[in-house]
Amino acid sequence: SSLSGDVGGLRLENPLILAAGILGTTGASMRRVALAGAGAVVTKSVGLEPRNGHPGPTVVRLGVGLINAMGLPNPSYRAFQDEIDIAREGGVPVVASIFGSCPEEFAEIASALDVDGFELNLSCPHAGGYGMEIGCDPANVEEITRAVRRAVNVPVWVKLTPNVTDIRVLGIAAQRGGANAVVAINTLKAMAIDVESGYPILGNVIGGLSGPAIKPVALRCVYELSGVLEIPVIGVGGVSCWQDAVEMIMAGAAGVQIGTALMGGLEVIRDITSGIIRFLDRKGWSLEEIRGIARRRG
Ligand code: RRO
Repeated sequence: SSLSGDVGGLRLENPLILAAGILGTTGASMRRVALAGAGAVVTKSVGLEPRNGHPGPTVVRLGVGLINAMGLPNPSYRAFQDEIDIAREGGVPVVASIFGSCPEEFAEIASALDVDGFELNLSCPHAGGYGMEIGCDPANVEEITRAVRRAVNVPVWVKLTPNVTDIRVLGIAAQRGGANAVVAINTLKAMAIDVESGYPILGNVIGGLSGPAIKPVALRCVYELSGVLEIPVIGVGGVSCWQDAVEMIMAGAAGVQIGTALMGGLEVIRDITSGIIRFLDRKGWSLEEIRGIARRRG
């Protein structure tokens, strides 16, 4: 059974993709993930100016996942082309995650980077004017997507927030703007409190929840989006084993991203791809045959 195919305008050897944020800060770490078997890698989000991020603690580990409030730390896009070039030595497509505050800013950053694709981060849950504050408004989503679509000649993916009443409205806006795919979901707004002191644990108080806890939410979002969109949906959120990835594909995902699960080691990438292949062989199914099958079996 073959896992190769087109995912959001990129030809991938397999549909498992490094999610933005985790291991995407340096070219060396992205190259490592590529060599560990990922079909593509997405960078940590970069913006116009360098940022240190939020004060610490920036991460809380929970049994069900992880809450982060990194605060978009990045060296600015101007210092990032070298990392992209090193990541490309891994031999798979490199997608740059970018953030900004307006269409012009997004277009400026995208125009300046030489990369295989872009993922527009319209969904950081605690970015104060950069993330979901702009990405919750469908008109903004459409305008930003269109601005980048006009500025570059590589695939443009749009990463959506789950922190809304109806994510389908955002997906439709991205599609109208000319997106090649939508990516769902970014992290779910969350917090944690230290009961001994009574203090919120994160320096920023509020952060974004990732990991196993959000997988059912991500699955529901992928299912809803793929039910209304013509463009592909890339599923992300709490995928940590091959069954999780198969569920995403059965909900309609053309690609599956993996982030938090990589903290347990990069072997999970090949565990998942080989698990999918064994599953398809056992069932006598192809990847295309199971994509969206959950809808047909509603
Ligand atoms: O840097 C972050 O704090 C961050 C970002 Br940009 C994002 O998109 N999602 C997230 O959970 N954290």
